[in-house]
Amino acid sequence: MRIAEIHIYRHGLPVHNGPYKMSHSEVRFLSTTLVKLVADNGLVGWGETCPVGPTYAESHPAGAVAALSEMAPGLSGAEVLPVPLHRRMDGLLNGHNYAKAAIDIAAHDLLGKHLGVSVSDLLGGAMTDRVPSYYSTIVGPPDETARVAAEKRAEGYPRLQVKIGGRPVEEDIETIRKVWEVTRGSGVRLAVDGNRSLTTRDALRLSRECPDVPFVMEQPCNTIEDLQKIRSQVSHGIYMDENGTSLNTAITAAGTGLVDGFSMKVTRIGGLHPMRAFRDICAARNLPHTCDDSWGGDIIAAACTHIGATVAPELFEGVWLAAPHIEGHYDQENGIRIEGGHIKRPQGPGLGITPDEGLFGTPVASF
Ligand code: 0XW
Ligand code: MG
Repeated sequence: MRIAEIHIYRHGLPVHNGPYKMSHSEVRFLSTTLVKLVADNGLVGWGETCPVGPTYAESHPAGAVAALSEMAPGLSGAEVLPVPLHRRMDGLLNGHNYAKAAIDIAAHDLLGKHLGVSVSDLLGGAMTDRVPSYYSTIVGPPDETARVAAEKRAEGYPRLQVKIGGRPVEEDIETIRKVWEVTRGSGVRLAVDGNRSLTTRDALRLSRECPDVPFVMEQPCNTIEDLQKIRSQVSHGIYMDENGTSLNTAITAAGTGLVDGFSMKVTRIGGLHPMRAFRDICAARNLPHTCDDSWGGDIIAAACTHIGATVAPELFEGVWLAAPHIEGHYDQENGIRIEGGHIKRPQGPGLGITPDEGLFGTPVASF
């Protein structure tokens, strides 16, 4: 099965009940990029990549379209198999993992449909049909964050991520303590995500003033050097998120003992094929991790859920979805939903969803 046509679409995703506020940014409207691959046998596969604004990662929707348009002519006639496809993409464009990921996801969708198996089976096999999710609060007043945390705990989320940063560290510490008041004893696991914003001084203080609260510190500071600096001085586990820009970085972080786990994004690492290798490296080093993306609709949500379903349950920190912040679905019937803090693994071949492509209008580019 070979690639016959590539179509690229852009689609607007207003942030429902927004803004979504992180330490460095507030986002109200996001632009997602969709890829439709048509194979020479007529089968169709879908991929998606959606940066959460211009300052979260080194990615941009216009950059995704440019990178995909650069590669697309050279992908015509390529075999729809992950290994040769990634070699071909790397020969056409250096880097730009987040754009390559959209092709990679569409190829997995196509391959699954061709073979009559789900993407999770292609990735080694699902461990569960009820995939745990986690809820991420936004940076907000301590009492409001604690209220949301209590609500999400009651809904059945097994894990919460508390966003902090971009304000006095005292307010972050107060937020963590208030969230702990409403989650203590519930079994809900906690991550505190600084989204790169803390100085090492404030990261150390935050850890020292909450010695009794069992959270992991997710990407507290901006650089790998900052993480190295605080590593031996904090008693809390450290997870890498934004700094994990490739399989190579993740291998070094895991191999040098820099981190205790990861929050990993499927598009940042380049798609499901490298994500599968990442999953196996984490399993070999007994490192917990999430399987997320930064934003996006049902296509990226299905991709994250399929890879998430294949992770060893004891190491799995959940799939984060943008679904609670998006109105509507690409696939009304089988769109990916969170119920009781968990996601039903999509059934059917490939990603298991069929987007209503009428929603996306005319392609911005076709090859
Ligand atoms: C919570 N997320 C998965 C959603 C936003 O993209 C940020 C991200 C994170 O963990 O940093
Ligand atoms: Mg994070």
